[in-house]
Amino acid sequence: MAIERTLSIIKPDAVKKNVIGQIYSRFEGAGLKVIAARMTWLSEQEAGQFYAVHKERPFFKDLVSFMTSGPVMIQALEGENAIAKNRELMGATDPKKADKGTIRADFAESIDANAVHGSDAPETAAVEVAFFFPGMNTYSGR
Ligand code: IDP
Repeated sequence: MAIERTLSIIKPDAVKKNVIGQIYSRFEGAGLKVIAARMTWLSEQEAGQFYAVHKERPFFKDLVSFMTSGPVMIQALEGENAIAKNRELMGATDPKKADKGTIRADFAESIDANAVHGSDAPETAAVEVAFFFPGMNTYSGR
C-alpha cells in the first residue's frame, strides 16, 4: 500500500466543542501521522477558494459562511492509504448517515456542521495540502 498525504480540517463546530484532541487520537490510532498543522480563522476569500468546486451548488454560501464562523484546525496527515483511511475515520458527509464510531457520527450535528473535512482523492489531496502548506504536497519519500 502506498504512503500518502492528505489534508484534514477540523471545522469550527468541532473546534468549538473542544474535541481537537479526541479527533487527533483517532488519526493516531489509525496510524496517521500529523506532519503539519496550523490553527487559523479562514477569511471568506480563503474558504471560497478552497471550496471553489462547489461554487455553483445551492449550499455554497452557507458552506463559506459556516467555515468562516470560527477558528479551524488544519493538518496534513501522512500514512499508508492516508486518503481513504481518513475518509473512513470521518464517515459520511451527512452525520445521520455516518457509520457508528466515525468522527461525524460522534461529533457532528448536521450536514452543514459536520466536524471535519478530508481530501477525497490523490489529485485533490495534492492541491489541498499545497493550498494550506505551500511546498508540501504528495509523499516525497523522506
Ligand atoms: P465531504 O466533506 O464529505 O467531502 P462534499 O460533497 O465535498 O462532502 O461537500 C463539502 C461540504 O459541503 C460538506 O462537508 C458539507 O459541509 C457541505 N455540504 C455538502 N452537501 C451539502 C448539502 O446538501 N447541504 C449543506 N451542506 C452540504
